[in-house]
Amino acid sequence: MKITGVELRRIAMPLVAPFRTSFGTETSRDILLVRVVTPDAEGWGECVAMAEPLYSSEYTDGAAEVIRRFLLPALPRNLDVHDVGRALEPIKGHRMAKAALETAVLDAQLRAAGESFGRFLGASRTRVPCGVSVGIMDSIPQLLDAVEGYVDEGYVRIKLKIEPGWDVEPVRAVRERFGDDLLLQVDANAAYALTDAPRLARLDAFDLLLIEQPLANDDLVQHAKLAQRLRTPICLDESIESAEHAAAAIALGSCSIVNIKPGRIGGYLEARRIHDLCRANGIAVWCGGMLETGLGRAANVALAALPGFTLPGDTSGSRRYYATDVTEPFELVDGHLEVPAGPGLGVEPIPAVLDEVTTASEWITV
Ligand code: OSB
Ligand code: MG
Repeated sequence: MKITGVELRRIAMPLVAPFRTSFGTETSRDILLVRVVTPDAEGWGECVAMAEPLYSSEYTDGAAEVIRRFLLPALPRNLDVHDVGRALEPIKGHRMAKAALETAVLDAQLRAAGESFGRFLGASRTRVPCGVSVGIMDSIPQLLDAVEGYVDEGYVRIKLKIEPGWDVEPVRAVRERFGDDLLLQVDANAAYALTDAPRLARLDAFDLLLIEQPLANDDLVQHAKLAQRLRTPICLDESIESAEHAAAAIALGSCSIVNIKPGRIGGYLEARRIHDLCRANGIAVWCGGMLETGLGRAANVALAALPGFTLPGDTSGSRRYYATDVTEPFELVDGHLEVPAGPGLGVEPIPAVLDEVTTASEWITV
């Protein structure tokens, strides 16, 4: 496949409600979209980097810069998607930027071949069960209202964002209100230290599915120590940036569950490798999210349909995030999203909507 050129498009997507985590509050997403054009087809990749480097070191402007300055010049003129990772390997890090570019190449290649992401990745289901990630709120009544709304919409699993000062009480309140059958988990986004182990152990009383990323991004050793002190299973998100990290975490006993976010780890091919590795080691995985539009969501839903994804993902319906999505909206049916079956991502940006939200566009001839 030969790439003619690449468009770097920036879109501004206001969220339906502010989303607060331990690292900050988002009210709108500033998203980089990569469009790869070939003579036969074009493909889209949504970069999950956020406007500021608070979740990880990547950020939107930096991703655009590294793509235009280093990644595109490193791509061979004629390529297959399997060549992309190897060609980009000399450039360190920047996995979200690499993932966006590789995903756009993969989408173009699959559209040209008439094959869907789900089929290419090895999906074993036609629909996936959906969870929802609920941000930190100003009060417990406000949180209970939000959770009630999501439960009524059919979400099969609730994830509460936590931080020191917003942990045991909100979890207890949600458990008491919605009962023991609710699938419930928490995500700390690295807000705690190992010295908080006694506090985190108080969450053991609430039968959580998992606690996601309690400690620092780069601390597999302390996560292993914490795992010895909690009954709640530890799931890693930020700490796992590659299959090698996943292998190290498994060997150290740092986690028993992995959140797979293709952007964080450099793309869908690496996501599949981590899925395979975890499955062979008896480690459950689920598909995380980064508040994607329908473009990124389509690929995530396809990935979440692989057989090792045994826990519901953060693959929520479009309207949990955006009043108007850039694609036809993903809508929950009976707590599930359908895996797109059309070629490539199986969804298209709606031109008028895309133009409306576009803030900048740059064409790069390759
Ligand atoms: O840690 O999983 C996270 C959103 C942005 C950055 C990090 C995270 C999240 C979420 C939301 O929890 C997941 C989603 O619904 O897309
Ligand atoms: Mg997380």
